[in-house]
Amino acid sequence: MSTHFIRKKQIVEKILFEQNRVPVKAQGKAFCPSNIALCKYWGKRDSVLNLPWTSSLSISLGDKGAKTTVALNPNSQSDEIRLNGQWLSMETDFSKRLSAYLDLFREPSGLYFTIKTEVSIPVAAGLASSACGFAALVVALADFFGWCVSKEKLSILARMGSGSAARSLWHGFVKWEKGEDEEGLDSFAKPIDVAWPEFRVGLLVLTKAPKLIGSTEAMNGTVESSPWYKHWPSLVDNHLKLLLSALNKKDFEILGSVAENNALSMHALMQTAMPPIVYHQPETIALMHQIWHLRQKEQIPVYFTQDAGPNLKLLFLAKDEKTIVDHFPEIDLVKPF
Ligand code: 2P0
Repeated sequence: MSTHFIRKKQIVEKILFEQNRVPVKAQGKAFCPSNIALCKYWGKRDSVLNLPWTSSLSISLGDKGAKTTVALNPNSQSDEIRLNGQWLSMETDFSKRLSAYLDLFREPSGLYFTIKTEVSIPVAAGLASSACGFAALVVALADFFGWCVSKEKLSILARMGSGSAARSLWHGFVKWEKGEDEEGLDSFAKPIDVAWPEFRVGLLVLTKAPKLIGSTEAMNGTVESSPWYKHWPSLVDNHLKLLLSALNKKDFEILGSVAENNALSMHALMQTAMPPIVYHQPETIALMHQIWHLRQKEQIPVYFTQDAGPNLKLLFLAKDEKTIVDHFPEIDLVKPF
């Protein structure tokens, strides 16, 4: 057993202390939404437990996410995984990552699982499918085993699968507290009590060019080598204060401009890593100019955010939905509330 596995397992045992470790039903089920960060998680203080250097804040994507079932795979000494109707080879990196995560939950009876997941977000959009995927897996496991633990504790378990999964346990706006504890028992997400039915997110797939570097490697590279990373935590503190205040006041222009600045700042940081990490494609920059033009010349309050990929996600309000769809007919519209 690796030391990494032992560290994670100790935390799982603390969280599931006195919980059922044998299934209470034939199948566990869950749906969890995908989420887009308005203030990004970029950098781990502990890359085994996915503990972040900063807190982060996201909006969940309503009915776009992962629907997962968990059952036993009784006749086999391995897990089996079906993603969007297709059985996966257990030799892919994705299957190995999932199976390694499931190792945390096999004891004491040596169980193997059949996992079926339907993901309702365009995978090509570089959207956080690992976030909704790990969150739905944990909630489905909780249903399967009948665990009586809080969603905050499930958020800790999901975070050990993928950092951003900590935020996918809830709908609406969600804040993931970075915490201080070495084991990360205080590093979990919580919902923000603000409903904003007019809030819209638009997903735009600009290019299907393959991602050159995964987000885990990219954030580790940024932390290790960007001379500017030391400024990121204080910038995030400031952005989080502004975003929370904007949410309380429903001030969309502040919310949008801070979220956009946060995404641009994250990309600026990674561009100063050595070697540099650049997710922009020419289409990304062209779309940024189009959005700034709409905002400055046509007074449409539309903002963007960008994750570890070339595509942009637009932020706007219901009153501008028609204008945005007219400008971007291919947009995938999300109503988070
Ligand atoms: C976020 N991203 O806050 C940031 C912004 C991408 C850009 O969290 O290594 O899949 O599994 O913890 O959560 C994507 O990274 O990384 C991400 P791991 P994760 O949404």
